[in-house]
Amino acid sequence: MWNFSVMPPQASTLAPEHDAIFLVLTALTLLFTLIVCVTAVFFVIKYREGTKADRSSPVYENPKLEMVLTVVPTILGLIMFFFGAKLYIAQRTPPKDAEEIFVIGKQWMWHVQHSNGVRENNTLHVPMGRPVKLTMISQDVIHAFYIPAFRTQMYVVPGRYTQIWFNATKTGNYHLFCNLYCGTQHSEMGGTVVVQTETEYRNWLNNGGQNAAPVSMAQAGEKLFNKIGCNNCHGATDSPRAPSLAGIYMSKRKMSDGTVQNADEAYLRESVLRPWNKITMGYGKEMPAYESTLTEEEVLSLIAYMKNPGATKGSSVSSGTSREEGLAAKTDTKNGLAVNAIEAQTTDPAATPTKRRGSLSVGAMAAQKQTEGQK
Ligand code: HEC
Ligand SMILES: [Cu+2]
Repeated sequence: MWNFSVMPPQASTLAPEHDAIFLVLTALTLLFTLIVCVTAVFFVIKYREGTKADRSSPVYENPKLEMVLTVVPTILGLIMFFFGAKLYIAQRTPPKDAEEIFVIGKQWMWHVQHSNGVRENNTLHVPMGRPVKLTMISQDVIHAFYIPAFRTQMYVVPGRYTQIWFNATKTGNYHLFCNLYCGTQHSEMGGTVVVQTETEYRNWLNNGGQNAAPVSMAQAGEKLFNKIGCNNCHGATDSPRAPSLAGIYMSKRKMSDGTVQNADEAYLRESVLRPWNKITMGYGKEMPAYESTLTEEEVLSLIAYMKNPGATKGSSVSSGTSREEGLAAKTDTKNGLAVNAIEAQTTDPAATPTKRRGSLSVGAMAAQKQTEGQK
C-alpha cells in the first residue's frame, strides 16, 4: 500500500493534546454541518412547490428551541476555548529548565547554534525527554519555523526574538519547514530535526557536532596497519619475517645494494607501495606491494602511524573509536605490554581483511589464512 498518513507522527509531549483538540473540533464542525444540512434538505423537499404539506399554522418563534440552539453551542464553544487556551498557554510558556538553542532564519536557510557553540544548518539536533527552547530571529524577512511532528510553529521576525519550546518524545528524524512564503526559494527552506537520546545528544555536542569522536590520522593508520595485516610481519623487534618499524621515521636504513636511505615520508610511501624498489639489508622480496590496494589517503595515515616512535612496536590493538582508547593503547606499548602481533589480530575477528579478498596480495592472504586457521 501507499506510504501515506493523514497526520504527521506525534513526537512531542503536547502533540497528543493538540491532535485531540483538533479532532474534537473537526468532529463538532462535521456534526453541526450535518444537522444543518440534513434539516435544510428535509425541509426543502417537504415544502417544495406543489406538495400537500400542511402550511396552515407557520411557526414564527420557539423560545425553548432558540435557548437550546444558543446555550448548547455556547457551552461547547467555551469547552473548546478552555482546552485550546490551556494548550496555547502551555505551548507559549517554556519551562524554566529548558535547554536553549538559537535559531536564525535567513533567505533561504535555518542557521542553528547550540549553547556550547556548535553550529549547524538546516538540521536541528535535540535531546529526547527534555524541554528545549528555541530563541529565534530573522536576518531578513519574516519566516515561520514549523515542526509538524511536534505540532509547533512560530513566526521568525527581523528585529525581535520569538520563542517556541517542545519536549520530544521519540528519537528519529522529523521534517522542519519554513511555513511562510519568504521569497523564490522558500520551498527549499527546510531541513531535519534529529531527536537523539540525552546521552547521544551530549556526545554529539561534545564532539563538536559529530556523532563519533574525530579519529586522528595516526589512529586511523594504526587501525589499518592491524586490519590489513602489516602487523603480521612487522613487530616490536627485527625478526626473520620483517624489520621492525619502531622509530623508523627519519632513521638511516641500510639497503641490500649497500646504499643508505633516509626514511622520510617519500621513502615510507615507496616502501609500502613498491617495497621491492629498495630492499632492506638482510631481507628479500617477501613484502607484498600495496600499490593497487591502498589509496593515497590510507598511505598517509599509515605514515602518520609509523612516524610515532613507539607505535609499531607490536600491535597495540586500539579500535581507534575514541581518544581515550587510543591513549590507553599507547601507554600499554610504553609499559612493554605489547602483545604478539598475530595474537592481537585474532582478538579482533573484524580485522580479517575479507573485504579486500581478491585484490589482496600474497602476504596479507597468508596472514588471513593464519587468522582463519586460529578461529
Ligand atoms: C609478508 C610480510 C610483510 C607484510 C604483510 C608487510 N611487510 Fe613491510 N616489509 C616486509 C619485509 C620483509 C621488508 C623488508 C624488505 C623490503 O624492504 O621490502 C619490509 C619493509 C617495509 C618497510 C621499509 C622498512 C625498512 O627497513 O626501511 C616499510 C616502511 C614497511 N615494510 C611497511 C609496511 C606496511 C605499512 C605494511 C602494511 C601495509 C607492510 N609493511 C606489510 C614484510 C612485510
Ligand atoms: Cu522562510
